[in-house]
Amino acid sequence: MNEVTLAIIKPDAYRSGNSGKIIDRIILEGFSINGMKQIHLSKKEAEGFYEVHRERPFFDELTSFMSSGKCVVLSLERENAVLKWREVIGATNPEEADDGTIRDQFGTNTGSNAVHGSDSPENGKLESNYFFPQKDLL
Ligand code: FUP
Repeated sequence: MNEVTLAIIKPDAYRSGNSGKIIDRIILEGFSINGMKQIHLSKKEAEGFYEVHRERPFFDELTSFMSSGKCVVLSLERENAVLKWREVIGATNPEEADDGTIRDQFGTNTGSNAVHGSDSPENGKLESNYFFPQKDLL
């Protein structure tokens, strides 16, 4: 069954000019890009997106980083999209990410790890809705 997942090319990967390579990889891995836009999140928007992490010690650093520059957000669709995208991006800490994954190739450390991926089909839909009204999805 087709699923939706949200990908974000984070400010570190955007700044280092790797957005194009990451979008190429998304297409090569068989995802349909149903929505895509460049955004510069405000601190408040980043806090809203990462609300589940509000009580974690890294929340301020995470939301400051995510609002430090432009991102590309993408609503992706594919069979098993959530699991597949998480396989393609690799572990949260780039040092632990398998060879050839996006975080291995373009990430620096746990904070600056190049990309985001939703962690469940339910969150894939919720996160896609956070950035894209249904009418903007193709
Ligand atoms: P992931 O699902 O792989 O993006 O990882 P999490 O949802 O656990 O964490 C979300 C983001 O918080 C990570 F991408 C980076 C940041 N983070 C930290 O900065 N420090 C940590 O110890 C854990 C996560």
